[in-house]
Amino acid sequence: MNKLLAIALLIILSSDYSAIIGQNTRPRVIVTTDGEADDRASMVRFLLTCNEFDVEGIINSSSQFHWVGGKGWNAFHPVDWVKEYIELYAKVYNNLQQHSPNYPTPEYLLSKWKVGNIEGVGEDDIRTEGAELIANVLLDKSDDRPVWLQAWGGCNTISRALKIIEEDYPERMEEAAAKMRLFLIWEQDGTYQDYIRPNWEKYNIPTIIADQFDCMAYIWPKVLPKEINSYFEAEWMQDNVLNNHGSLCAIYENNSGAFNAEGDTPSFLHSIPTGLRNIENPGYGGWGGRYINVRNNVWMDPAPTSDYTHPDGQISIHNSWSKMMENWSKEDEIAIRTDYFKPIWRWLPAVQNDFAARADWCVKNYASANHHPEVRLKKTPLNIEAKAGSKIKLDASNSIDPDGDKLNYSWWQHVEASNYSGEKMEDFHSAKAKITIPSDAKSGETIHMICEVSDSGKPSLTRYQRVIITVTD
Ligand SMILES: [Ca+2]
Ligand SMILES: [Ca+2]
Repeated sequence: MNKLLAIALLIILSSDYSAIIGQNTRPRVIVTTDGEADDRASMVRFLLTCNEFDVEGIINSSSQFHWVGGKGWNAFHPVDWVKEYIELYAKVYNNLQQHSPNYPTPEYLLSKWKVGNIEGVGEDDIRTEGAELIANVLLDKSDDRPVWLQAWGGCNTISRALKIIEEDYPERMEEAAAKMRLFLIWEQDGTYQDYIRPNWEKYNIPTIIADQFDCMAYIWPKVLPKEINSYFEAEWMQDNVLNNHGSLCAIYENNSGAFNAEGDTPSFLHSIPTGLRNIENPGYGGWGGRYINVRNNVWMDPAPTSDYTHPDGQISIHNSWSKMMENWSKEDEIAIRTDYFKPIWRWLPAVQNDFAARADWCVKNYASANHHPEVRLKKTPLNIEAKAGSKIKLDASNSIDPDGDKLNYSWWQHVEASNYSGEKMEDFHSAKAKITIPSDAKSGETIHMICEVSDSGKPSLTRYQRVIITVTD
């Protein structure tokens, strides 16, 4: 049989060709976690979401908050919790498979679980299995796709991995750095400043250092807008996640039934291919928040005041905007704080419904559960060049829903991501939008239009497509 025919047959015989293609396009991720209660809650959501990623590693690490030998609140949760969670995932794995063939086997996930550097705050001296795994992924010549390294705790295991590369293969540092993407939930130890920056920042590694994640941590009841809170309160959490959703959801750590905290979750929400294209540029904004470029290829939170300079040193609990604003109570202060967290909370109803659907997938068959719509554009490129004053058509009417649900469309301008600063474009509540590029838009300015598609299933699920219009002469 000739080779082309063989490939064609393989495609036809494959029950889910898009799933095969998807395996090559899903983001690769490595989690490093300090095992705090909120990491453990994040891990439940992460495991339910891991059909969206290629999971390359789940690594125990320490932080300024938790390390082996830490006392009281600083105590370190025994590392085996990760194994225990994967074993609970194993109990619902067969059911999850009905909903997405991309869920990795529990055996595969267990093979990717390693203990990293945990013996102290910022300990990056010991060659741990966790650090070796990260180094091996970055040095693997057979796969040059990017890897998002997530620091749910300190950066110390990542730091040790990079030291291994520098010590053993100094000539390959640039090659390893080319694959690296960093998403840090604060800098929860000194290793990013002490070792990673001085030795690796020169390679221009895309790096997000987040503070806005905090609205999904313990302070959520103080800082989220009231209309968002209902998705985190006990009634919603019990009905949609905690009760009758299988053994993995049952272990989800909560606060008397309500959401407790998942401060580290934005680091992997960022890697879900929702259609928001935030993976291309942290300034676009997506489920993991929106960030601005502060130096080289390092991205941090847009500050609430324009006269603020992001610190050159460590960003953590001691100099966090979130912590400074947490107890603000005056109306104008609350407005500023609410705006600061908006890059995350604006998506949270969709994020929570996504969680609820995945919780259903643990216990329901395909016909009884909901699945995401897929936004498909028609004669609408993802990037459009258009002159000021011209009219363009945006069309998402090819969109589909695997359950045959009715779809609700809206096209709206993501103002914060657009650098055109004139009046906001009007919203369209239809699959098609006909927009006029403002006559005062200047060449080179951008207008980001989001097509948001929500289905009529329960819980209602949302996917997007971002279209970026660049104004030309
Ligand atoms: Ca953590
Ligand atoms: Ca659906």
